[in-house]
Amino acid sequence: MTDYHDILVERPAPGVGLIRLHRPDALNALSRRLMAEVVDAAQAFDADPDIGALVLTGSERAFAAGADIKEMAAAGAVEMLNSGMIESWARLSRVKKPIIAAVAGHCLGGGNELAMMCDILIAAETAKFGQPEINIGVIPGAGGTQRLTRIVGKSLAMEMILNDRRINAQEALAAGLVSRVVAPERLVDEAVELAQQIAARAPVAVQLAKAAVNKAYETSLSEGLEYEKTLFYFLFGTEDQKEGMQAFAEKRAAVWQGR
Ligand code: DAK
Repeated sequence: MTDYHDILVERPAPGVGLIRLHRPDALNALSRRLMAEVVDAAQAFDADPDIGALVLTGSERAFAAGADIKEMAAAGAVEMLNSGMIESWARLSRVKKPIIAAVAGHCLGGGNELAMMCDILIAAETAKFGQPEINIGVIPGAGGTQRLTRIVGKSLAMEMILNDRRINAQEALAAGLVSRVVAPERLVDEAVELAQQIAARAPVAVQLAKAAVNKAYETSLSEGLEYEKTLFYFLFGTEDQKEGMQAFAEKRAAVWQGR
């Protein structure tokens, strides 16, 4: 699928794939079609050897105001169960290359859950994060109760999920939800620059580093340490490890092969 309706896809810099959510009339509400397109584009970049990192962004007004409420409103439980929605979203978290979410404006409900499925979050000063599903009689359904709680802690997550507390960019920074806050006009450029820097690093090590950090959210410390150790040893079987250490000794820049 390359004929997209609800996203824009670009290659703004060497090694970087950029996906822009693009439903301006609906504040980028995450319809099934939009999410299918995001997953398709992300998987295509993941499979492309010329791409090392991805950026996912929305508009100045909204990263995304949540799943498409109008699309979901009439659905029954069995229809939701069989809609393939959960499977579609889950495919994004199986992308091996790092994804940077560049967030401006509303980042709500499924929008915040989508951002949290990414690996690094950068916020514009205008960003507003929230899980307002309680207002429409449901709860987060794409990881909000789990990922948000692990990231910001129980008390703030409870306020956000039980009582629609919205947090601004500085609060999100203090809570560890985002790693930096930038001026709105710098948002995409900073994300692309960061993605370009990561894309220029040893590709296999980047891929395994992402996998190891994400493991920390899914397992016990001892299992995570075992996993990290196994990946660390594995990297000694790559040409890039030999090249990286040799280049250090020779005081030159390493030339990565991705193997
Ligand atoms: N869905 C559909 N349309 C939306 C929308 C949404 N989430 N958010 C905004 N829009 C539409 C509005 O209906 C309006 O359309 P028109 O009336 O012009 O046709 C247009 O975008 C502009 O919105 P507003 O006129 O409301 O703009 P305002 O600036 O006044 O307000 C707002 C902005 C963000 C405060 C407001 O639009 C708002 O409250 N939006 C809803 C926020 C919300 O409740 N989000 C949570 C939705 S529930 C799952 C995956 C995901 C999910 C669940 C399960 N699985 C994989 C199982 C996620 C669920 C959710 O996200």
